[in-house]
Amino acid sequence: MKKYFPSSELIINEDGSVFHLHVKPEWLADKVILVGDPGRVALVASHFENKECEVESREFKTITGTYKGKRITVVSTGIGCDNIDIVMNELDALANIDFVTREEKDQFRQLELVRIGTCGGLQPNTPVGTFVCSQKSIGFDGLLNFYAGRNAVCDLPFERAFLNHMGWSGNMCAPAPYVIDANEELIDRIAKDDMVRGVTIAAGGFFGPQGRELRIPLADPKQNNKIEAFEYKGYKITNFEMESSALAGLSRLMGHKAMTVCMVIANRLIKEANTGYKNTIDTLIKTVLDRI
Ligand code: R1P
Ligand code: URA
Repeated sequence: MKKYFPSSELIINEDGSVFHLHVKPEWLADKVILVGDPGRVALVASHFENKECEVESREFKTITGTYKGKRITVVSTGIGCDNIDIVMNELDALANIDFVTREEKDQFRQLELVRIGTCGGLQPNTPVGTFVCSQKSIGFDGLLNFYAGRNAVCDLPFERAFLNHMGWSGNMCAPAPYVIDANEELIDRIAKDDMVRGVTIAAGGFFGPQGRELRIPLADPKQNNKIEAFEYKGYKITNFEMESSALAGLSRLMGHKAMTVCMVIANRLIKEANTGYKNTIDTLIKTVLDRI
């Protein structure tokens, strides 16, 4: 029996597009670039030779076009793993569910997803301007805990080592951080040997969860010192951003290939930031477009 998805579970708009993204199935390419900022979609698409569709709803802006003969869809996710849950489930539905019969398709279609983002660097080898590719992500967000199979795809010994090192219990580890690998083949092809490979914390916020203290004190004032000092089997934590864990986790569970590469715009160790990063991120965008 094929799985059937009623209209309450998979919401399809009257024009046949998927609920939040407003994208129709025929508009989705196999190669997908995800960016946080909707403004970055136009920057990616400015390199396309042609555009076949452009649609926008809330923070989700989508353009499909061609780059050097490759059909590519670029989608903005906005900020946070909650949005990645929406984007990944809707992209997977566009690829693998028949929108007429509302049944799973017979043939699985695999997507290749690369997130191009910005991040905060945590180590001496991640100064402002570095491109850091997330080999592993530590999810502070808890999203993956709601899906069956979470333990089968996560690195449980790494999770335990991290929690022991942080000395967190009770509220500080609820939901428990999950550790998940990006797709290795995609990392080898896109990061090659000119990007830093690291471990990324996908935080559930930009301030407290990333150890930024403005007026309200942090629950663990030593959080970032401990994170910077953590080492497990040669891995050190390199950067903070806010989406890579859910992207890697949901892609693994769904059978897609995914990775995240971010440009460092703030180095937390030396307390330095750069807000004028448009040109440097365009270099990263062109590199990813050439290698995807
Ligand atoms: C925070 O400023 C945002 O920037 C980073 C974080 O992950 C978060 O989404 O990525 P983007 O530049 O892709 O949005
Ligand atoms: N994005 C983040 O999530 N953190 C930073 O420090 C910079 C960009």
